[in-house]
This record gives sequence, structure tokens and C-alpha cells, in this order.
Amino acid sequence: MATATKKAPAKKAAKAVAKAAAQASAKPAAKNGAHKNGTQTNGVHTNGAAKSTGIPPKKGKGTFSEVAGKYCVRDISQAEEGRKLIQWAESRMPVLMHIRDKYKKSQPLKGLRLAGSLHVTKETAVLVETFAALGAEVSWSGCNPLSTNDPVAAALAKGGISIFAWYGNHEDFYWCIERTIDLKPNLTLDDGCDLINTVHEKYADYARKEVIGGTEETTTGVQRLRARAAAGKLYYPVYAVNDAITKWDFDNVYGTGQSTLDGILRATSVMFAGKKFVVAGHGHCGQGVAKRASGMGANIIITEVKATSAIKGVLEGYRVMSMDDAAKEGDIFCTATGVKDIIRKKHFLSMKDGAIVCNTGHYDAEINLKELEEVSKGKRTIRPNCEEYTLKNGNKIYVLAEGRLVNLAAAEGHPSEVMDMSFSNQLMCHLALAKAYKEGKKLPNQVLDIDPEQDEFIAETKLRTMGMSMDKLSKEQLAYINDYNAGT
Ligand code: RBV
Repeated sequence: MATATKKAPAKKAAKAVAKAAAQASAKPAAKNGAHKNGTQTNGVHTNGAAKSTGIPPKKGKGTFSEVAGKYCVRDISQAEEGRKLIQWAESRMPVLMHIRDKYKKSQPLKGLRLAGSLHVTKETAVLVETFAALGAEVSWSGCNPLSTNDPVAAALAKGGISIFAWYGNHEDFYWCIERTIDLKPNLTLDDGCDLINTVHEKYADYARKEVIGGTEETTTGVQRLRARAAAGKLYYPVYAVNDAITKWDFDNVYGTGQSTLDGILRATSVMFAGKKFVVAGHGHCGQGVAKRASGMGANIIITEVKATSAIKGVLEGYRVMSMDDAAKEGDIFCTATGVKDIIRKKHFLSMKDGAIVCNTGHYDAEINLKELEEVSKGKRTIRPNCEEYTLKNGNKIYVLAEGRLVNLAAAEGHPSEVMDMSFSNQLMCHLALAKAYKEGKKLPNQVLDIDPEQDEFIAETKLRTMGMSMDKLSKEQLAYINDYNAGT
């Protein structure tokens, strides 16, 4: 395996890296009592408690449960609650659990350190603990300020995982990512490229020499990654997990469809039937949202920039129009484009009184809240994840989850059953990276496609666990489809 680089990733972090590496080898997580560097462990710390360790202080307010260099979560006493959630997810993720069982003995990830930045949900916890069960040393942070489930984070910390994540982490988002890098990963796992970007931009030398490879979970992240690779600035191979058929065709469509509606309902409790529901972007995610909202009786309006995606909407029976026109008609708006400034000032100004606006794309750039503030005279929280803006023209507009992905911020993200396939892809890609590394094979520093056999294996295993059977082509049928002379 890769050994520690002689050149520290960066001067500033060098001290923290050395200290954290020493602590990381002292597994499992220190239990109650005094930590060897004198810091109190498993205690509740207020902001700034980690100063004496050489780790830069956090900015976030409130109390934390923290062991410097090992974990920082909101409240470790929630671990039992989190453990039950993880068990619930495990029982609905049979493919991932099957792969865990298959490789538990041979420990294919032993000796490797994996850092991840992905929503800290109960499903993610099953993935994280699978990495650990297969021998990896894992450090983790969230990939969105509003998507961490605090009890789940506590359960992971209690179970010995290095984790730096809490709900509402606006101020210390990158602080947490940096703490996972302190543990000197040689594998990275991203959802949205924030970890990869940090490693590449701040610790380029480390990225080139020490990181074997990585994975990226989501559409927006893969776009960023391809842009980085095209610019010649990708320093290690990264699998585009999002592009696996067993991810993209299921998680993005059915996962997003269900969890987005779940988020809107938890934040508003509105009735969908009879509403004009505007879906911005009719890609895989938008298709899922439109399909499910339509199923609940909403009238769907699609806005698009791509003609083929727009036609798909038309043939589904939806109306397609520009956002300028849709803004006047919609009752509920949901962006799913991966592009910034989809809903802007002019749209807010032409919306109906009481319009509900939310986003299910990865970043919070799709709804321009700054411009909404400019045309508003007041704002108040109506209920969790639902803010009422009163415009200068007197209309009210309701924004859900601060314009961040509503399915994870206001609900629990995609259901376990679909994350089973997405995260099995994550796991198998890391197994492939580890195998290539241990066999001395150098993979190219590019965005790597998923092996079609991996997709087939995951789909077949999923079907089997659902109790479904399939047909097999006979020899004669195989010969028939390959016979260019066969005809009428
Ligand atoms: N996502 N994860 C969950 N329950 O853990 N839900 C959604 C979960 C991922 C999904 O794969 C998508 O690509 C990404 O979040 C967007 O950030």
C-alpha cells in the first residue's frame, strides 16, 4: 500500500496530519476517559475545544461530542438511536450486505485508508461500515450542510469510524473535509467533488503521489470531474459511479422521484392533486420527480434547454414552456438541472401568491435566493424547512430547505432499497481500485467507466433478493439473434 509521503500535503496541515495519523492507528475510537494527548474524550465540547491539538478551531456554534483527530459529531449520546436506523437500512440493502459477507474474510481493503464525503444517512452508514468490515480505515464527512443525520453520525463515531459531520454545518463544511484528509487517505469517495477538489487544489502533491483512486456518486460531481480531467488536472483515476446503469437509471429516477416528494410533503404537507407542478430539467432526476408528482394528480409543466428531453416530457403528456412562462402558472416549483440561476428575480416577481419553490439538484445554486432577498421585505420560518418570503409587491413565496436538496435536507434522502444498488457500485469500484493497486496495475488518471459486468452482477443480485426470476436465452435463440441472414 501507499506509504506516507515525505513531503507533507501542506505545511499548515502537516502537524495535524502527523498527530491524526498517530491517533488513527490507536483503534478503535478511544472510549470514555482521558485521551492520550490530554484532551477530554467523548465529552461535550463547545467551539474551540480542539485548539490545543494543533487542529484549527471550528467556527460552528453549539456543543459537540468530539475526540480530536478522531470524530466530531453533534451528540454521541444519540448513538443508540442512530444504530437502530442503520439496522433498519441494513435489512433493506441485501446486495450491499451480500458483498460485505462475501469479502469479510479475505479483507480486500486491509491496509488502505478511505476518506469519504457523502450525505451522512443511514444508508451511507451501511456503506461506511462495509468498508470498515472489509479492512479499510475510514474517515468521513458530509457533502451538504443540511443532510447529516446526527444520530447516525453518532452511531458511526461510537462504532470507531472517524467522522466529522453534523446537521446545519454551514460554517465548518470544509473544516470537516480537511479533518478526513488529516487521516491520509489513499482512496477517496465523493458526492459532488468537494473532497476531490480539496485534495487536488490544496494537496496536489499528495494527490499525485499517495492517492490510488476515487469514486464520484452524482451527476453534478461527474460533470465537474470530466471538466477537471479535460483540463488535464485530474491526478488520480476516478470511477464515475453515477454513470452505472444500476445507479443512474434507478437512484436518479425512482430515488429522486420519491424522496423529493417526501421532502416537499414533510416541509409543507400540501396536496399535490390539482396543483401545477413545475419541474425544471427533465433529465433522469426531473423525470422521476415529474412521474411521481403526476402520479399524485399534479399537472406537470417541464422547463428544458435540451430539445430531446423536452420532447420526452411532451410525450409523457406534460406541458413544456420557458421558465418565464411557467413562473406565472406554477403552484410548486422544483429545480433538478445542475445549473445555476434557474429561478431568478424576474421569475419571483411574476409568481403567484403562495408559490412553493424548492431544489433537488446537488448544489444550492439553482434558485437565486440573493435575488429573492432583494425583492423581499421580510422573511420568517413557518415550519421546519419552510421559509416564507414576503415580497415588496405583497406576495408570499415559500422556499424549502434554503434551496438545498430538499430530498435530503427535509426528508431522509433516497430509500434504502435503491441506495442498495448505488452503494454496491461504490463498494465494487473501490474493490476494483484496491485490486488493481495490489496487483501493481496503474489505472489512467481519467474518469473511469463502470465495468458492464458490475452492473449485471448488481442487477441480478438485486432481482434475486427481490425473489424474482428471469428467463435465459436458449442456444437456438442466441444463434437466431446473431444470424444476419435471419429474416421474414
Ligand atoms: N443520495 N444518497 C441518499 N439516502 O444516502 N439519498 C440520495 C441516501 C445521493 C444520490 O445518490 C445522489 O446522486 C446524491 O445523493 C446527490 O447528492
